[in-house]
Amino acid sequence: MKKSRIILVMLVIALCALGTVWAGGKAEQPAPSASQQSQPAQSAQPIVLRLAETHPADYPTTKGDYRFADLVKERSNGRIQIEVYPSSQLGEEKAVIEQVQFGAIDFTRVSISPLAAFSPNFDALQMPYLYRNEEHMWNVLKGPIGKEFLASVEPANFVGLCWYESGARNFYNSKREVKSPADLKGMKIRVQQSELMVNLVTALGAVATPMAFGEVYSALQTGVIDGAENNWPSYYSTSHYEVAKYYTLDEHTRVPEITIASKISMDKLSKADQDLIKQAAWDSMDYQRQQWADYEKVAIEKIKANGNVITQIPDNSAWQAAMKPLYDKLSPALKDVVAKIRQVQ
Ligand code: BDP
Repeated sequence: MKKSRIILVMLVIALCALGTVWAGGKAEQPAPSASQQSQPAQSAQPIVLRLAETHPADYPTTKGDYRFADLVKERSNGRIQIEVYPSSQLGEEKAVIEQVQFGAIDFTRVSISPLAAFSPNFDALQMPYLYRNEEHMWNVLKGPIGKEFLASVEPANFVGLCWYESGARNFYNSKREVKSPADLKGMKIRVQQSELMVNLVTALGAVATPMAFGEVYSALQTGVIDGAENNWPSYYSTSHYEVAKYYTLDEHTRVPEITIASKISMDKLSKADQDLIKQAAWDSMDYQRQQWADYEKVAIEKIKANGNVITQIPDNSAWQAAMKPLYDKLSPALKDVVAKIRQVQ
């Protein structure tokens, strides 16, 4: 090849390369298509919502919250993001429920005990010795009664999303072994901020002291209260078992956990997004139950290894009899609901 032809070929190659770079540069910013112009920009900020949780990150309800958040993110392709705030970072349950009611917090997972102050019919779901066992409770919660209860919070400005497992609640104290209701007499027992729980403890002859969950440890330690009541996982995770070593397996209640949304926050979303959120919460339930079962085993092992005095109640008839006034006090409508719950197989 002649020298002049080689130079010509090189010149053509150089020009082509230049053309590619130029075209490539332009290709990075294509003109928006008609459909893109009419839709919100792809880079639109995700919708970020906040969920308040009282328990720490490794607790089974919090793990359920994270699963719920993951499902929402995944199913919305990252468009909707739920930030979980564990360990009461956004406040104690009663105050958080109020904020959810006013739309300052978008979601919370709480015990239905404090929620009953906002939606009193919830007392029917947390009556003492109501459920035969865990399975009975879940058949109620996943069935028509549970769905009606989720819908019933709307007038209080909430959207009920799903239920989580919370085991059975038992009494514990720092003073003495409790084998019968008579042993509780005169003891100062912390209860949740719930009228029903105050009545329950009073009916057993103890002195009910409503108090926020986060204050119980130091109240036990300083002797402001003698005891409290909760399930194995909470007795363990809060370290209450270290300062109140007598644990009585009376299993007086099974109090379901619930996740609610603020109706104000939900109303800002499209119907499709609301449905996506509802379904994701519902789909997180079985995962949470599994987490619960695993954590409960660990809690029992650790508490036993600590040498706590665990008292079995082979015959709880005296405990059940003491609860009769609570049932008598229920409105006719709630008595009906209780009867329906009992019929569920
Ligand atoms: C725990 C519940 C939590 C309640 C707490 C309590 O998971 O939501 O706040 O009991 O006793 O079992 O306040």
